[in-house]
Amino acid sequence: MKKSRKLRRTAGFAQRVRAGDCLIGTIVGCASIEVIETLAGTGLDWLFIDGEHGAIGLSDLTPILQAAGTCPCLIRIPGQDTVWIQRVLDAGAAGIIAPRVDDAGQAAAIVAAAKYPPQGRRGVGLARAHGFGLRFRPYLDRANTDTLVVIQAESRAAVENIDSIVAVPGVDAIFIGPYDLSASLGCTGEVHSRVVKDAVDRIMRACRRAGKVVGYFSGDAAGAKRVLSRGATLPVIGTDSLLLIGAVRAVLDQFKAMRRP
Ligand code: 3PY
Ligand code: MG
Repeated sequence: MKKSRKLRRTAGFAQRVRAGDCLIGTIVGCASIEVIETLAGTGLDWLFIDGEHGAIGLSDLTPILQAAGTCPCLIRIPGQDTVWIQRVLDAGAAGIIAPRVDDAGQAAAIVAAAKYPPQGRRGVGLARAHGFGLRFRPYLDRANTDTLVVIQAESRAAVENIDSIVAVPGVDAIFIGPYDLSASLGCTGEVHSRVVKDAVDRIMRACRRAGKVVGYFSGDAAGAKRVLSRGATLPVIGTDSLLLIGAVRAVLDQFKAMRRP
């Protein structure tokens, strides 16, 4: 009973994302399997494993996914490297997050690398995702359906091209990166500025028209309120290090308050 509930948690993840269930994740930038195992058990719906900015390399993927267990992991690849796409999916990730996608051509190339023929050009190998051979056929049969392709819109060009990006078949969700977006729009780090909000709204309107899921990163829960009220369903709140810093500071503040006369 317990096992089948656990299995459903990963098996239905892509379908739940596409159906618009609100699923909360956090960014994991460290390759510590202890931290990942802990985060996976906290009740978060999924983990955003950061291969773009974090300290995570290709050889960390298998232990990370083993530590995450039944908690689905979407792995952000560095750039749009097709080798990473192949390796991440072969290692058994629930899907990929591709950063800095500026136009429909780049989005289409990412989808192609992530999907087996006839939908794409993903190479056929034998790896952890296929149970090293134990689940080869069942994995091939389900992979294109169960694998999520998330495209990051985080530049002026992406905003300008957003209607054609969301129209690319196989793109499941658009993940807005407000920090890179702010940099591209000339106000680095000012993620709550009018110009960034307007760009975010434009992306969200295009996603709504195309029926695409929207993800958004915020350093804290309050920062995601605006996009959640406008229909984002894939929020990512904080990072492993920000959560740790926040928890330690809260304890220190409590401690200082207790010691005050
Ligand atoms: C950004 O804000 O640029 C991001 O990519 C967050 O994930
Ligand atoms: Mg970014």
